[in-house]
Amino acid sequence: MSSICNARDCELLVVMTDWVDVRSASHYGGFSVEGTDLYVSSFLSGNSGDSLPLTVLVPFSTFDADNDASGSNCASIHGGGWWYTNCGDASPNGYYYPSNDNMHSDGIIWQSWQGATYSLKSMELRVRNTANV
Ligand SMILES: [Ca+2]
Repeated sequence: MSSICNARDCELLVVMTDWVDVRSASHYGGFSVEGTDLYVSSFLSGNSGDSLPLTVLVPFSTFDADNDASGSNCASIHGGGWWYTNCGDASPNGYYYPSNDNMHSDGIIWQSWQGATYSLKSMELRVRNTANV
């Protein structure tokens, strides 16, 4: 991914569904993965709101490599690796629960849409390079 997005010239579209099959999305500009760090320059649009850290390089964290800015281990709390800052917000790599009872902070989370404990039915991250579009 870094080879196609390393000039911060990609867009990121996060598409998600909840458990009543409502579909929503968040669209970002200036997306890149630099080494293993995430960079996103701007939230462009989308009914799901903004759940990513903007304009900062964020190192990737896993449960055994805590690189987040929190005193906690965000990857452990959220059930999977991600570019965490202070936990909360987004966790696309959490556990997949077969239904939602709104009690799973370690599920698939996009906080600015359904909150910090609602594990979503689906989430896709779509990346495209916009330099030559
Ligand atoms: Ca930490």
